[in-house]
Amino acid sequence: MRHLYPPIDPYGRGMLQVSDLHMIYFEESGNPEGIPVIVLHGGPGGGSQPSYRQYFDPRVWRIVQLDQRGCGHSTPHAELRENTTWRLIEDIEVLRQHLDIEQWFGFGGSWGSTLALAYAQTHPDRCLGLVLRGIFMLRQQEIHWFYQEGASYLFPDAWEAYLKPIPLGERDNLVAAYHKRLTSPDPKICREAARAWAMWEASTSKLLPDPNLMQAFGEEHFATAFARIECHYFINQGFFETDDQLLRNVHRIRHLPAVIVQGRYDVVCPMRSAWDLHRAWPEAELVIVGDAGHSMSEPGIKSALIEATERFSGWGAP
Ligand code: STX
Repeated sequence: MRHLYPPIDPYGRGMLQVSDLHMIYFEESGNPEGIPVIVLHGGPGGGSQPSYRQYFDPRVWRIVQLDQRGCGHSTPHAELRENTTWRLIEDIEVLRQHLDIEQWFGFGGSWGSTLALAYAQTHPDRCLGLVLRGIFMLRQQEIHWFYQEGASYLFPDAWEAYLKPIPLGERDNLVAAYHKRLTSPDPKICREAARAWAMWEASTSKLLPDPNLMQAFGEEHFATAFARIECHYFINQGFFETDDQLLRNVHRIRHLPAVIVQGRYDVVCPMRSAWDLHRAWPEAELVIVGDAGHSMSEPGIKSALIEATERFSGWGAP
C-alpha cells in the first residue's frame, strides 16, 4: 500500500491571460528540473487542490497544476462564455509554452481523464504518457446514468435531494432542467440548484460517505462554479463532434505509456467506460481497485496512482 507524499508548497505560481475574458491560475511544485507533469482536475469546474501534488515524488517531478476556466482561482468565477473543451486545450498549450516545457505527462481523473485524453489526442507529440483515473468519456450514456437514471437506483436517498429543486413536470430531462436554473438571473434559484447538484456528486463519490467531502462540495463558491460549468459542458456534450470521439481517436495515442486506475464501485463514472477504453487501448495498463468508488482519495486508488507515478519516475528524465 502506497501513501501520499508529505504536503508541499508551490515554488511558483501565476495568472495567465488566455482570452479577453479569462485569466487562468497555475502553480508549479516539486523539482524545477524534474519530469514535467500537468495535473488536470475534475468537474469540469472542480479546481485543483494542494493534495494533488502529494501523488508525486517532489524530488523527481515538476508538478504543474492549473485551475481550468471559471473555477478555483481562475477568473471570472463560474463564467460559461468562452468555456469549452477546445479552449481548455488551448490554455494547456499556452501554459506549456509559457513554462518552456517541450513534453509532459498528463495526470487526471474523472473529467480530468476526459480532458487528458482530448489533449493527448490533439497534441500527442507533446505527451510523454498518461495516468488516468475514473474514466469519463462524456458519452450520452454516462451522463444519463449519473444525472437521469441509474445511479439513482444505488443512492435513492441522496437522489431525493437532487430531484427536489426540479418540479415533477420537468423531470424527464434533469440536465436541461438544472441548466435552466443554473443559468437563471435569480441568484437564489441558481444557488439552490448548484448546491443540490454538487451534493449529489459529493454523496456518491466515495465507497463510504465522507462528511468532509459533503461540506466542501456544499460550500457556495465551490458549488456554483462546479455545478454551472459541469452542466454547461454536459448539455453541450463536452463540445465533442461525436459521442464516441475519445474512443475513436485512441489510435492517435496508442504509442504512449499509460496507466488507467479504476474503482470497481465507481458510481459517478462506472467501470464500463474504463473497460471500453481498455478494449480500444489494450496496451494501456488497467488497474482495477476492488474496494473503491470514484474519489482519488480512496485508499486503494491513492495507492495505485502513486504506484503509477513511481513507475514513470524513470521516464523522460532531462
Ligand atoms: N464529473 C466527475 C468529476 O469530474 C462527472 C469530478 N467529480 N468530483 C470532482 O470531479 C472533483 C473532486 C474535482 C470536485
